Amino acid sequence: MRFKTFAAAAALTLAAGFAFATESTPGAKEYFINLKDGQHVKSPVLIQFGLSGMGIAPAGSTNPGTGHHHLIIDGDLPPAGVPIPMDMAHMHFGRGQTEISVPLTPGAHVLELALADGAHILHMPPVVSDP
Ligand SMILES: [Cu+2]
Repeated sequence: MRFKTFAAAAALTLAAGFAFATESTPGAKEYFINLKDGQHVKSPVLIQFGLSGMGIAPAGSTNPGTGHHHLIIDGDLPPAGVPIPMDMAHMHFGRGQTEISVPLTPGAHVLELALADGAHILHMPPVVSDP
């Protein structure tokens, strides 16, 4: 009897932990529409964000199956459950924008797109582009 009580408590804790991450739609993809890996570009660079399998909604929205784009330039993705930082390396498009023209310094840069929910947290599993 004592074992059963412990197992129930553990299951509840596990469920609560997953409640913080918004589920993504299976097969959803985030990608660059107009850029290829290794492409040479001129600054400022127009970057178009592609998304399939899910929808765009502004920051703050809790609609299932939606999120807003983030462009990460020479930065890292945050770990699961942590909001994407708001700094020079992490741009948020919380009004639902799907492109931007950004100035880039000469040299190599790593760009990555990430969809996140209304609270700026990556979905589970994450919907991110290839860097
Ligand atoms: Cu955001």
